[in-house]
Amino acid sequence: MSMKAFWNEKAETMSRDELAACQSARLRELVKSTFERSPAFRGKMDKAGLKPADIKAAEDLGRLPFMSKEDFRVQYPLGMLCAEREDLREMHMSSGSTGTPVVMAYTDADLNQWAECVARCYFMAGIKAGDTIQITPSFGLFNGGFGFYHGARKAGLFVIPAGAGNTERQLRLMKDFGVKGLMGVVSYGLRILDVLQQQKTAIPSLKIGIFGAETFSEGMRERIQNGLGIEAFDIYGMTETGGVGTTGMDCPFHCGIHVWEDQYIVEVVDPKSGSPLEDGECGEVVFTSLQRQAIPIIRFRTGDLTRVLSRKRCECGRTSLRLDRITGRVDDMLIIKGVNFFPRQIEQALMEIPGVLPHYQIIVEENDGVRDLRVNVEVRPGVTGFMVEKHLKERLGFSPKGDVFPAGALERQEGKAKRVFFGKPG
Ligand code: DLL
Repeated sequence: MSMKAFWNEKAETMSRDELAACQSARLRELVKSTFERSPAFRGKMDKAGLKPADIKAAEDLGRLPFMSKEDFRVQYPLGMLCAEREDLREMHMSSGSTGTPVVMAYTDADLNQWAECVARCYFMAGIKAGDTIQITPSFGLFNGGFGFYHGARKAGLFVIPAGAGNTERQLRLMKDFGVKGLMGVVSYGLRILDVLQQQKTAIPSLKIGIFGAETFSEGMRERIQNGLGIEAFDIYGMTETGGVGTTGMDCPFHCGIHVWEDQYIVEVVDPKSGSPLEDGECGEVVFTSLQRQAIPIIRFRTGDLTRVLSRKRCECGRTSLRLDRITGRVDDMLIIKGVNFFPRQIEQALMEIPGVLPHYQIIVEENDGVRDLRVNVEVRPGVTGFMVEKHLKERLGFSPKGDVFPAGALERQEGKAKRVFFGKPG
């Protein structure tokens, strides 16, 4: 392993026993201080008949009540604040797919905690002090742009804060400044690939891409990797946990998302009953932030679905548990003719067909109460709708209609891509 493979070797490689002790101590402190500062949390604890002293170790976490996006909604804008107003330095906000405004506020210590998590991600991907990166999410209420930026300042990187859009200019900047690392939402990686292919050019300096914010099938990761000639990483995070990278990323062995467990306790629960699931079982991810001040979260139900892959030390040397990549959201599941599946499974099946391009739309049509599915996808000449339908039938167990389009025909969006439409699109 090269000279500095870890940003924070001690935190990233401590033994599972040390981690458990660290989590227990931090959880006790978190519950005590949140109980003192948050009337809403105190109310929930009273209702459950719990006192802070009842929470002695990480194993007691399951006794605490859950938090959800609804808590953020009813406490909008700053009802959840556990810090002094004058100590706030920044905020981010997401409206999410349901339109619920979620506000995350940050003290100096919170910005530092965020930067620490993202700096660990950069080093894990092989981006080191002095390297040049381009940040392509917008710098605004969305946490993506600023999160990559705060982490880069901490890690000592040279930042090109390109922000969203104007892909031709993005490519010119990458070439002119010899950019090594590209940061963005998954679909922006595809957009860059589109324009590079149109221009029949390449960016030889570009080696590493860090993408997230959207579900990301392995087939899609490979397309981006091979198309751009880079190594692509899957970064995870959300407004409520403090933003991009707070809840981890995959390492160069690409065997799941390493959660920064000295910073967050992760649980996977049954989305219906809320009961804990065994490692390997797929369910809803729940996070508890151990070090955040302004708006700490305790047992926050993310709505994201995945499973714990392993708690063993990874080949990269890190000891944190690894989550499988996100399958989808609890509310994304589609049921067509009795078959349950997630849009990501369609994406994966499509990417297995040679000549199919990574731009598609899933259209759920309802006729007389019967739901049917149509998939629009861009393809290279020679691939037919029949070929797409046949492969989807084999992989999904039912037959969606497959309509094929030439490269560039389907609409592109800025920010997170919308892939699933109800009724006829546009
Ligand atoms: O999307 C944070 C982010 C920005 C992550 C840039 C990566 C890159 P939100 O807008 O609050 O924050 O959306 C969070 O996006 O609950 C997941 O459903 C989804 N999501 C985030 N990262 C991934 C990922 C940002 N790597 C919501 N894979 C989360 C799949 C992801 N889904």
